[in-house]
Amino acid sequence: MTHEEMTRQYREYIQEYLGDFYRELHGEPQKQLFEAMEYSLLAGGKRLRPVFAFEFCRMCGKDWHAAAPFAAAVEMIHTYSLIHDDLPSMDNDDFRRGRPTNHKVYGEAMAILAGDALLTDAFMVAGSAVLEKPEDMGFAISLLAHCAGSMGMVGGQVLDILSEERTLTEQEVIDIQSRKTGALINAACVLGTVAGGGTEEQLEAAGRFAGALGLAFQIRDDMLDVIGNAEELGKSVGTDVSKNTFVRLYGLEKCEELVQRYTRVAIEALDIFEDNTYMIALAKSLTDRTV
Ligand code: GRG
Repeated sequence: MTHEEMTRQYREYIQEYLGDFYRELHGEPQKQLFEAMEYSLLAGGKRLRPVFAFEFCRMCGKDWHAAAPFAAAVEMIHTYSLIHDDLPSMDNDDFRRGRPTNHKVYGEAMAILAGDALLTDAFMVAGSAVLEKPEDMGFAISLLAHCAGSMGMVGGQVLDILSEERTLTEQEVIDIQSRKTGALINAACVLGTVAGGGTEEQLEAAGRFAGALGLAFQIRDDMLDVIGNAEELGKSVGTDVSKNTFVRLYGLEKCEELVQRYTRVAIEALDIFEDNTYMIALAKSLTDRTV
């Protein structure tokens, strides 16, 4: 199977899995809530986090389908963060994943509730994983909460908001972005490794990969806000001008160099996995992504 076929297979599977999860609930009286949730959840996106979860599971030598509950959970949390981030009280964005943002279609109250429900349901899905070592479930759920909550993504968002009025140091920007973007990527990679029954060394390597890759990914994201195309990205560009981005800190040229550097560090962490060629190719392909 080619790398392109592997990506397509992972993406199609997560799309189906997420769709199936909510399909049977459509008869419920809170139908409008499900519609709002699915509107954003099934709108596509790169599905990068599920791909990471599947691939780390596969690299541990296990059938990658075992990682589906974790892959879905991380994608649901990611989708909730996008819905909430687009709200008028946050970034006040009109477009996401190539369509009007959730609150533009369903109203602010429903968008908040759709995000809340996606976050909460994510833990229901994650808890349905069947693990080789069932005793790992506690660790998995706690890691997911740690990455998503006050010590992870939400904490990073708060630090970002609180720092808007001042120029940050390099270390502060790295710390904020590692939480905001890196934490969920970490959850995807480490939980994929847990689903694959990975060793302590593999878990540590997955975390190291995610830390470096998360930074490379966010730096490229900051660059795309300046050099990207709104239509291709499916969201507005030029919205980060007043924010503490890597581009503001370093300028585009240095950012380009940093993306390469962090990607090399991420790839080095993959040495421990035997069949790592797909993940190496994927990491490299993200360095010059345009979406
Ligand atoms: C509001 C709870 C809350 C959290 C806000 C993660 C976050 C913190 C906000 C989302 C917006 C944002 C710019 C996040 C940075 C992470 C990032 C680069 C998100 C976009 O991820 P992609 O490119 O999106 O993987 P797709 O649509 O492809 O899944």
